[in-house]
Amino acid sequence: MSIVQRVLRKAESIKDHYFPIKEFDQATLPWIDKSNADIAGFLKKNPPRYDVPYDMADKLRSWEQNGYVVLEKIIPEEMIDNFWGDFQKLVQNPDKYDLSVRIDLDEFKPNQERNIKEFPKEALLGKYVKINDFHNSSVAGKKLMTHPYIVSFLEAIFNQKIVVMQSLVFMYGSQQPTHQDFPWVTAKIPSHLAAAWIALEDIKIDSGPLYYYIGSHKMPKFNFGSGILFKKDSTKSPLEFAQYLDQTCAEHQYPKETLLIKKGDVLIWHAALAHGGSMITNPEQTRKSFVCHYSTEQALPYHRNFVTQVPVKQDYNGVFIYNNPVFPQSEDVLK
Ligand SMILES: O=C(O)CCC(=O)C(=O)O
Repeated sequence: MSIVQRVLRKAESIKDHYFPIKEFDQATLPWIDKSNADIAGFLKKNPPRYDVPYDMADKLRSWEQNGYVVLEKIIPEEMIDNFWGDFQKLVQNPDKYDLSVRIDLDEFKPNQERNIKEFPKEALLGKYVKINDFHNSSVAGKKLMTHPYIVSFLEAIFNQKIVVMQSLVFMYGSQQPTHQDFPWVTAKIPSHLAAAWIALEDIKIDSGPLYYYIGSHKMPKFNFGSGILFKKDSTKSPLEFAQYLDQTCAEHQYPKETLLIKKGDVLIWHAALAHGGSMITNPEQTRKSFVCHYSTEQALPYHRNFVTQVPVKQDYNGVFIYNNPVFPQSEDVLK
């Protein structure tokens, strides 16, 4: 990265500190989030690159109104089984791999995020575990997260080159309080963010399924005391954020929906859709899922944690995936 680019980057972060953003910037807002988005006109000019098995116009209308879509039966079983096979290799032999894992249990405080081999193996198979960026190790993961039918939808909503931002694998429900993603998973342009929740098994009601508030992507944004993004100098907590979202969704009467999709179905949700993980009512019941966050190349032209480094990238189905500079030895070890 050139000195000029570094200086510009530094200037951006100073501006952000003194003039925190209070809303998504209209100038860079995805076309579909602008008022009176012309879906038919857009599709006429920009037909999907792949022949998708769903009605794109219908899905885009639903996205605009509701802030999410479910793409049913789009992932072949074999792709999921290959990925889960890789995941089993990882958790059965964690000593052989390097990647970051977070386990939100008190016993692991103050370092709840560590290299996988620094956690006891049994803990990796339990609850409150988030396996970060496993796609960097697994080629099957890269193929799954860039399945053409997912990519087609992301390209339609952003009308730009898509990049992978991060991924998480869950074996059990997360039980996470209500949140929106953009304050945490932040690119240069916070509105250039969407997530896919890929069901790796049929999801059961007692597993602590994901829930979301339909239409909540249009609600007024929360101010953390540092603008709409969560930062070190935020004066409001994640819990206050959750309370604001639950209360505002109730006031606006956004219906709350529980995600009971089947293996191979995919939910895609908007950066500002309020969602969370319900309580697990059957501790034995797994809820296997692969959660992938995406942005655009314009908003994230580098690995999210290494903004001053020129990224090493791979192209899968027209989507850029950045190699993880922390663990270069792990890139594509499972293929
Ligand atoms: O799957 C879940 O329960 C939570 C996932 C989630 O909220 C996220 O990654 O933003």
